[in-house]
Amino acid sequence: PLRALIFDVDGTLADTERDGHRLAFNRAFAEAGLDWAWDPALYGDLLAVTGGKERIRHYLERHRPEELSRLPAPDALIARLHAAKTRHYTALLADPGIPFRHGVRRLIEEARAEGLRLAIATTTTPANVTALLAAGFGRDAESWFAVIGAGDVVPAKKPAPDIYYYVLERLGLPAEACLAFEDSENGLRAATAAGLPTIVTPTDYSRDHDFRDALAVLDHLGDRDRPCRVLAPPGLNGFDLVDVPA
Ligand code: XBP
Ligand code: MG
Repeated sequence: PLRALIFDVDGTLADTERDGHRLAFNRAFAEAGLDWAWDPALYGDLLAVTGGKERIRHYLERHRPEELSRLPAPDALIARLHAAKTRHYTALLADPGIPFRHGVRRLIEEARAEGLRLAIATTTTPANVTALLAAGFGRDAESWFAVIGAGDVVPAKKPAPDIYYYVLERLGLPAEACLAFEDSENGLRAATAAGLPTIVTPTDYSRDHDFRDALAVLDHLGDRDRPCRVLAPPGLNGFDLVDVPA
C-alpha cells in the first residue's frame, strides 16, 4: 500500500525558477560587480545542470572560459556568489513570494489527513525549502515532513538517484510504498532510477522534456474547482491536453 509522498521542490511545489532563482542569481552577480546576466532563455539552457553552484560553474566553463581561467580561486567565488544568491532568493520568497502550484496545498493537506508520510527530495539549498514552506504553510510546516533531503547532503545531484536513496533510507520504506512528484526530466530520471513511481507536472521550462517513464504527466496536481488534465504521452496525442473523465 501507499505509505508516503515524496516531493521535489523547484518547479513541482512552486514555479520558482524563472522569477525566483534566476532573478536571485542575477542580483548576486550584479551585487558582486559582475556583468553576467541570465535572461529567461539562457536560464532554460542552464537548468540542464541541477544545483546552483554547479550551474554557475557550468556557465563559466561554457560562456566565460577566459574569465574562468583568470580566476585565482573559482570555487571560493562560486561559493560567495551562491551564498548571496540564497540570501536574495529567500528574500524573494518572503516578498513578493511565489505561490504554490495548483493542487499542492490540497494534496499535502489531504495526505496529512489520511496519515500518509511526507518527504522532500530536492537539489535546492535547505534554507530555500524552509523559506518556501514557511511562506506557503507557516512556520510549523517543516515538521509535517518526515524527511527533508536537500542540497549538498548527497554529492551527486539529480539526475543521480542519490537524493531519493537518501530519503527512502531515512523513511525506512521501499520505493514501491512511495510516490514521487517531479517537474523535470532530471528529476524524473533521479526518481525512476531509485525505483519510484513518479507523477510529473511540467512547467514552461520542462514541457518539452522526455517524460515517457512517468506514471502520469499532468498539467498540475488539481484542485476541487480546477481539476487537473492528463498530458498524453508523445505518440499517443502529442502533448495535447486530455480531459480526465469525471
Ligand atoms: C532545482 C535546481 C536548483 C535550483 C537552485 O532542481 O536545480 O538548483 O535551481 O537551487 P530540482 P540552489 O527541482 O530537480 O531539485 O541554488 O539552492 O542549488
Ligand atoms: Mg524540479
